[in-house]
Amino acid sequence: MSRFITTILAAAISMACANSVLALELKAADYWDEQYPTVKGLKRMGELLAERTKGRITMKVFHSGALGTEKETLEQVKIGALDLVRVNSSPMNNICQETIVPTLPFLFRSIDHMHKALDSAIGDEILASCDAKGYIGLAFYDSGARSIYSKKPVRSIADVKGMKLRVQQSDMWVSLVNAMGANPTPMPMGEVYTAMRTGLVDAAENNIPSYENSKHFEVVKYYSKTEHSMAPEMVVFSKLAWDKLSPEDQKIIRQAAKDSVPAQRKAWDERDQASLKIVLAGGAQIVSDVNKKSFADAMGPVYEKFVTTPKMKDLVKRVQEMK
Ligand code: GTR
Repeated sequence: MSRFITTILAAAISMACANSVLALELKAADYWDEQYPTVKGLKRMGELLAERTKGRITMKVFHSGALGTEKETLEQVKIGALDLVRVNSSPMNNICQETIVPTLPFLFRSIDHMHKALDSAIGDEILASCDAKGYIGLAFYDSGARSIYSKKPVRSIADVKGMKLRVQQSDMWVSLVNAMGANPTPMPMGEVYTAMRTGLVDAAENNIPSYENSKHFEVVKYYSKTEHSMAPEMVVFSKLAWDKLSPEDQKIIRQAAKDSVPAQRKAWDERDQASLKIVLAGGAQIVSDVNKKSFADAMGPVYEKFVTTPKMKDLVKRVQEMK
């Protein structure tokens, strides 16, 4: 090989090495498809990262559940095989206790109250509480309010007695649905459509965009506004991967996640309205005259069982006292 070619090759190799040290492509996962507001939020975060680092840090979003269920992707994040994931707060409940707080039934009085609490130090404390479990909580995304959908209308707690109701894989959710007098069946989101079709479950609960996007409205037609939880979405980063980053890059990533929140909330509001039109056109019935108090009054045992530590009691109290 001529000296010239050897020199060129050596230069190319050293450039490639320098770039690989500098360039960082983060891998993110989300259960939903590209048009869903959570994925739009992650994409915004990726844009901000690229803009602010002039393309040095980028983010690839594996959407549509390409990398598995929320539980599976959380395991990949734990071992650093995946850098970050957007999940609901619920699958975090059994991992990181404080995430139970924003998932609790009837804690937030309104979406505004939820925003106020999660945008305050309370939200930051909950996010930070996952560090010790191997997850760096970066941001909360919107997920509206969750309500029950079933083959018959639900107007009060008596109507759900004995109902086989799918829940997310969280002990708190099992207890919550037990407290309603229904039978909780935990399973991943991707199995719910078939479970409802085959009668394995009679009902599920979620926000309108999830009810629409998962096509559950094709199977069960009554969406009754119980609005029993405002469990938010969370963006969580792998602590293993995080600890390998420079403090500057950690700061840039944390800020990009926070700054993607307004775009996610806007996308959420738009999708919420669009999804409502789709489910109505598809024959869904929205039941609005629900006696929410009958549900809220039955939730005492859930708080007693899960709000146990002084820290959790303090968080709940501060949320409740927030005007
Ligand atoms: C949705 C949420 C998903 C998933 C799902 C569920 O609202 O966006 O991440 O947690 O609920 O019920 O499993």
